[in-house]
Amino acid sequence: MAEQLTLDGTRRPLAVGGAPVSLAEGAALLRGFALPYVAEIETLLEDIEPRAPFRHMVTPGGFVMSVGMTNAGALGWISDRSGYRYSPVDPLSGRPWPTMPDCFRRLATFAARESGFEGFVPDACLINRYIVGARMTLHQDKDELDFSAPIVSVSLGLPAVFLWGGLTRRKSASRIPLADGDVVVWGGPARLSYHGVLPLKPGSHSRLGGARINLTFRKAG
Ligand code: MD3
Ligand code: FE
Repeated sequence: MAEQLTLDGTRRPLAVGGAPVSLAEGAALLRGFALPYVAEIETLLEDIEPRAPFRHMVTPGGFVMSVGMTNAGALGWISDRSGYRYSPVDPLSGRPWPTMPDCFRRLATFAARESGFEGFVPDACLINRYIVGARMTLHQDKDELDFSAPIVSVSLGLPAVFLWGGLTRRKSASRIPLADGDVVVWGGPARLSYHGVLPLKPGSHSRLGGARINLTFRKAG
């Protein structure tokens, strides 16, 4: 039976998922990669949420984002009328964001390594919560200092359609369905590609009910 390296470096049978599938140079899709860890991740989220609740941030243009957001780690992504940036403190509480759980960081490092990015150590975990209708329009992630580090994304709960364009806004985007436990790693030439999420369809997930949660790990500082 195939084996999987676990987060603490030991081996165990590979329960789900398969080898990374290359989407393009630098972009890898790991179907079901996070499934062995979803229960632990969700327990840890229950601890983060009361200390740093999901909130709907305002874009510099004055629009309220449909995705609820919070963060864990030394830096957290925020948006308000003065712009997009990373902050060491949660503007709602004035306190540092909750520490990034070891389990989160190890999962991100492990997925990056499996995709060819050795030594990825994220300092920011943006936690996005989608309910029916919530979406993310096409954008680039460019608020980080160092684009040589990849971004690792972990999808939980309801499925969503991920839009993935090229390096310019003009190239028509391809659609990639992302399900519970899927992990995507974006680095190298794919790091600055345009991407977004179509409006979440109604549904009911066995663990997360009417929600999709996405964890996005970045080296921001
Ligand atoms: C492709 N989040 O928070 S994660 C975001 O599902 C964001 O919540 C989406 O885009 C979500 O900024 C998508 C997947 C993702 C993240 C970063 C990327 C895809 C990417 C950077 C470059 C290319
Ligand atoms: Fe993004």
